Amino acid sequence: MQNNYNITGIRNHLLKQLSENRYEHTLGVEKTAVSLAKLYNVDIEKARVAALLHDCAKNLSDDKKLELCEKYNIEVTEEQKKNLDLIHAEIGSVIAKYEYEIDDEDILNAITYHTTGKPNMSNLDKIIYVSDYIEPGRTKAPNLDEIRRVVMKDLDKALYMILSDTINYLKTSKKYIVPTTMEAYEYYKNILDTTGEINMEKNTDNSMDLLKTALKALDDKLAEDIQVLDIRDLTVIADYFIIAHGNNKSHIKALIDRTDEVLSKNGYEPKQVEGYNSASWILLDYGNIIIHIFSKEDRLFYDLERIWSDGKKIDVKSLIED
Ligand code: DGI
Ligand code: FE
Ligand code: FE
Repeated sequence: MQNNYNITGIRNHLLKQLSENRYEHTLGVEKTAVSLAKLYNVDIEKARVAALLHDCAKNLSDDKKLELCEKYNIEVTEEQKKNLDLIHAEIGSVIAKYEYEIDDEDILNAITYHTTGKPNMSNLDKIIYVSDYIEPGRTKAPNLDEIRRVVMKDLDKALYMILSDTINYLKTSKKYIVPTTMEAYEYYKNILDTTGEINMEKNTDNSMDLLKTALKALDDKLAEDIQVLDIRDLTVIADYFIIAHGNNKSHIKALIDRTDEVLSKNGYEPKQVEGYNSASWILLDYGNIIIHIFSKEDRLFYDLERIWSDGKKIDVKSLIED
């Protein structure tokens, strides 16, 4: 599963290719895409690389863009000739391939379709498209708060909201609409119209036992500000989130190790562990229950408690003492 991308090398190269603002935007997209990849179980390193490189062609001159289209046989339509920014995504994808030597088709596709979207996108495509729109540096688009909230629960819906707002904006400002943008919009509109409520029967029998066991382990190791959110009515992702933070990387790892060990002794194995090496947001996924252990800084940044504020807060102390 481990890909070996030279992330520092990519960042340094981008620093030379992008304006200061574009570089800042790129780091915002990276951070957002990585967090969404964790949430939606998408390869984190692919998301990181696609996010870093998505706008790598953005600051090239028109001449350079045309030269690269010629060199790599990218067809330029009449409409694109009038506005070469429309083609920065496709050019970005060939630069990623030939200059950054990225040969992963999933990454290259996500870069290619980050401006227009397309029908039937992969989760990685969606994450890059959405992250580009909602990264923290973006402030001007309408409905940003709502889209940022929705994306944590329903990626397709967030994607659709962005496509819809984009089409609206293009129509009202009488701009040319790329056929792929329209096709993407129609496709996801259809999907959301036809999917009714998803009603999955969830097995909550062992949830309380698992919750108490995990909370005691975290409390033993002095986890900071432990919170439990009941999100059963809000999402199919899980029934409960446990959220806490540690004081430093080794404390965070100790919290995870201890919880994993105690739960394992009780017969609970995580389906997934994410972020262990970076130790700034580690996630233990037990299906019904997802445990998020953050650094203090990342806890504030991602602010899951605000995003999931419609969930019910559970009294942690009584569960620990039970
Ligand atoms: O490169 P970024 O600015 O980070 O973001 P982007 O690659 O998503 O480009 C955003 C712009 O692209 C935004 O102003 C909307 C525009 N866009 C997306 N689809 C179309 C489009 N512009 C036109 N004219 N036609 C489209 O179909
Ligand atoms: Fe872009
Ligand atoms: Fe962008």
